[in-house]
Amino acid sequence: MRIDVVTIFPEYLEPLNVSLVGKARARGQLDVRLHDLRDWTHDRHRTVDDTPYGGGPGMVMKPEPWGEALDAVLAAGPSAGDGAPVLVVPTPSGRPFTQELAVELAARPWLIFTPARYEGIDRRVIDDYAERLDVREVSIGDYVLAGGEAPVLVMVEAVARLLPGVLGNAESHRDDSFAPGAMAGLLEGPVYTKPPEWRGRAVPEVLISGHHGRIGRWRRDEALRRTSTHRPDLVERCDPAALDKRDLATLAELGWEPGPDGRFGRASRPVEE
Ligand code: 6GU
Repeated sequence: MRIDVVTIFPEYLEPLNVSLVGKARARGQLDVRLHDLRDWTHDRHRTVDDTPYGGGPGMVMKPEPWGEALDAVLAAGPSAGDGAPVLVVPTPSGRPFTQELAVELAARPWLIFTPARYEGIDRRVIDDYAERLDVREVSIGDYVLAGGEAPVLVMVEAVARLLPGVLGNAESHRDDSFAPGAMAGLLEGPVYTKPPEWRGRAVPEVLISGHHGRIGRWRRDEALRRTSTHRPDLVERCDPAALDKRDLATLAELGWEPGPDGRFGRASRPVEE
């Protein structure tokens, strides 16, 4: 996969040289190219921002440097057909970045990210490229960051770990929280390793039992408990048809009952939360 990032802070993306993404780059599985937006300015001050039309606080990124930068990046590859890039525009007003979108982006050969600073990029840039490209305006959560560079680090890592051969073990993302499949929509429960006792705390006995059936059941109950506590919205959205009798019993202990609409609801929150 090829990834281009156009930014006024290429140094902010240094972490892409480290760990999983850094290794994928070193192995040639990921071709990441960073571009300094100011290389496409033509004034002495290398200006990338200006005051907003209509007034208001803050500054807006000027369209001309973005247009020249993106044209230059796009000139290096196909802009239509199977090889065409997806233009990913990080913005707090975008659609939520989800595991589903990460999976979709991981299947594409080329991603271009345009992290912005200030109040964002002149709208005409996005509208112009949207006529020719698949453009995705994406937010990584309900909080406001000073710029899109940290979201690019987040999204590149989420996508890179899905690329074939990047994680050591092909099974490694099977049980990911939010991955499709048996644990669909459940958070992962706790994990343990050696020693069997640490500071007087034992590892749950079931995990040392060697009973794969009991271990699987225990893990699923822990996943249900954790999801109920941390993400009740995921229990509410969950399809009861995807759950077995033991799941339903565990959820009932946690106060959840399927309602007339077939979705889970909870009369009252258990006191131990
Ligand atoms: Cl993608 N950008 C900024 N600036 N803030 C954010 C965000 C993106 N996602 C959540 N907050």
